[in-house]
Amino acid sequence: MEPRYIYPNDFMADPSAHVFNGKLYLYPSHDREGSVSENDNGDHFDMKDYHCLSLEDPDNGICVDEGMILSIEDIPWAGRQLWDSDVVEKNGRYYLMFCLKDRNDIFRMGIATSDSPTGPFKAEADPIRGSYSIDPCLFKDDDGEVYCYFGGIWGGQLQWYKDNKLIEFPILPKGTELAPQPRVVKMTGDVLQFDEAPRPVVILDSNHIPMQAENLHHFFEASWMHKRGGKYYFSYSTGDTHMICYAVGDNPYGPFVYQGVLLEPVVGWTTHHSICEYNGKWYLFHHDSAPSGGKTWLRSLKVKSLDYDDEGRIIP
Ligand code: FUB
Repeated sequence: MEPRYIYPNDFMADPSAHVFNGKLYLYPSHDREGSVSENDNGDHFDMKDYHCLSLEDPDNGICVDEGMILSIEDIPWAGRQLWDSDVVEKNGRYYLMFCLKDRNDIFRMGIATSDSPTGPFKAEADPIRGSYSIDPCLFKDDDGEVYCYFGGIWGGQLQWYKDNKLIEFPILPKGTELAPQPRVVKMTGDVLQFDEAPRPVVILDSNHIPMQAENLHHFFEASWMHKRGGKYYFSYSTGDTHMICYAVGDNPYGPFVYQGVLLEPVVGWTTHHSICEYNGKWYLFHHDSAPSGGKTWLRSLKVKSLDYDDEGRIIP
């Protein structure tokens, strides 16, 4: 199935797809025309709320807007820029994790909860303790433990952290230096806090050496985790080389061995995705900026099907 647009009604991006109670939901960022021109800091992504969408048939038809589920006005610690989010269900409750700049212009991550996948969600009073950077992905393993994968460089601020501490000078590796590493952390049983210190996610290249910065398939942002056949599939955006790639491991912490490209560059600077099984088929949800004429801050949602070969390799 060729990629096709699934929500022509509005500009949305960064779709996190999940099946809850047999229904397919998308939790995208809600793009809007702001007043700031495009820059490397990402100030032009000036989003202010989230909507939940549902999609009956990913092969046909378009999404239904289930309504606004959280507004920046209802987040007590909000500064600006409501970027990517994700939702997990645990014990019948739904947890929306989002990234947002606080009043010091530092990206933190917060939780909002609801008893319905379509919200409304109520934000906690404070950000998650020890959280930083952007693009949370919440993954519930078969034993019920919830893990968060996160991080993004440049405007996502990950380069300002080492050993989970803010540093004086940013680290943006080059050449044969170790490529930027996303982070993984187990959440507490109530999914409101980190249960441990976040750990770097090690992505090994095809020679099983930690990936170097000059490798075009390096991590940049947009972590996603899915599990199939007992294997853990970590996928991510390469940012300035504009691909979605994936790597496979044997446990939620990794290491993950690089496997290949899932999505070639699309129209627009950013690329961001999620992968979800629905009614026995696998799908990749993503965005591009073609309908807005290439405005990278006005993106549109798309879907394409994914297949696997007998060894569990993804055939994009
Ligand atoms: O939507 C704002 C940012 O753009 C996301 O957080 C990044 O992953 C990129 O898609």
